[in-house]
Amino acid sequence: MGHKINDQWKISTMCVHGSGGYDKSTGSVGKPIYQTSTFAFESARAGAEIFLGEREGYVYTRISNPTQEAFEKEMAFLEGGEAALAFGSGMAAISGVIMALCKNGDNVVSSDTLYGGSHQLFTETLPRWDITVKEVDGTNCKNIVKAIDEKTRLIYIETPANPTLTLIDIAECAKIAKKHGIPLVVDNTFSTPYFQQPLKLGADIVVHSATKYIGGHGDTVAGVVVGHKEFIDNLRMSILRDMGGIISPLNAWLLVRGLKTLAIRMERHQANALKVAKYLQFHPKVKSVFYPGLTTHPQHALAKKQMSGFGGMVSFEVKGGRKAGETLMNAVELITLAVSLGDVDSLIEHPGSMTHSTYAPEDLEAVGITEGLVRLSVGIEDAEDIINDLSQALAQIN
Ligand code: LCS
Repeated sequence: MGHKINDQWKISTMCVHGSGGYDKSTGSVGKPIYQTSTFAFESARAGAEIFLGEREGYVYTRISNPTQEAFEKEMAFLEGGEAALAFGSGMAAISGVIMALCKNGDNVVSSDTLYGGSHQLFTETLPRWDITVKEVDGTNCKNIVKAIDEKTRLIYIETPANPTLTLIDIAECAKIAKKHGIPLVVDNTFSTPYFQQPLKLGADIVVHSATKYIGGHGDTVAGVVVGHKEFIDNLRMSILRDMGGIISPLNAWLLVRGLKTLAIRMERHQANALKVAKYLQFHPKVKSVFYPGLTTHPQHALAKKQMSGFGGMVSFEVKGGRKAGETLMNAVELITLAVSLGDVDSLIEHPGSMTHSTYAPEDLEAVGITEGLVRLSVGIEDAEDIINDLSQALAQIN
């Protein structure tokens, strides 16, 4: 009859079939959207038993919903984790994990090149609850070891980092975390499980902005956490239930649909990104290009060790700094000048003044986000069209 899940399937097959087959009650092959806030109980006793945890069943969409679960099941499977929990955004997922693991007086040790929103959460918002985050250069794991103290509750890394494509050694960090008896949390947004599976390298928890490659079409904001069942169950019944940062059934459905094409999209993003990176590398108006798939990337060997592919994000520094970057971004015609990333459409932005403007100017320089750095999320259009657009836009820089 088909749709019987087999754990020997390769990841591209799992992307298409992983969320558990057709709907048993109707035979619907497409996943139904359970667009409901609440669920009827069979009897008063059944309702009470579900509340007591003595019987399985749905209660209310802020706690669980079959469409959310379809997405969670598939993400757990693709990341190789026991369970997953969807959130209304990547930031809700990240803040949820930290709130679940820390209380006031505790601290987190984190890598220092992060999505600007994560940096703002770590340096501005969490300190209001007396949770401090020590951001260190994680490219040298010794810095992480040095920063850990008796109040450190987790290690947090983003690799490849937004927007510099700097890598952190996941297996090394996992060893450090294990030695100190604390979990390693990895933001896997840039790679997706298609190219990198941190749990298999020893990490304990994976977080995503599912807004990006997981959804893939620029039509959804969402987040997800993958980890051990016990942790995920606690996260659901504390932070998600009590803080309420849930995903809507419609958005969960869009992610299930997006995942079906994850493999084929990631292959195309990567193939295009490599062509674009190689083109930019030899362009006279470009100072430097950051892409883990280039042999000139300082951590290319680490990329080959921990990733099965290099993704679709390319950052580059134009000669002439911010002004030259602005000329380029104003001149593109096919590529869209917008934040976010991982969409099928190519997107370009200036991290220093946009996604990473939450960093103090001196910190921007310290983590490699220079004035002339431009970030390109390479889409799945024809690579030649993307390159032609960059070519005409770069020609407009004096
Ligand atoms: N983690 C990474 C690596 C991200 O790039 C983002 C968002 C988040 C977490 C937060 O996820 P969200 O709440 O937006 O779903 N990155 C963005 C960016 O570079 N441009 O716009 C958003």
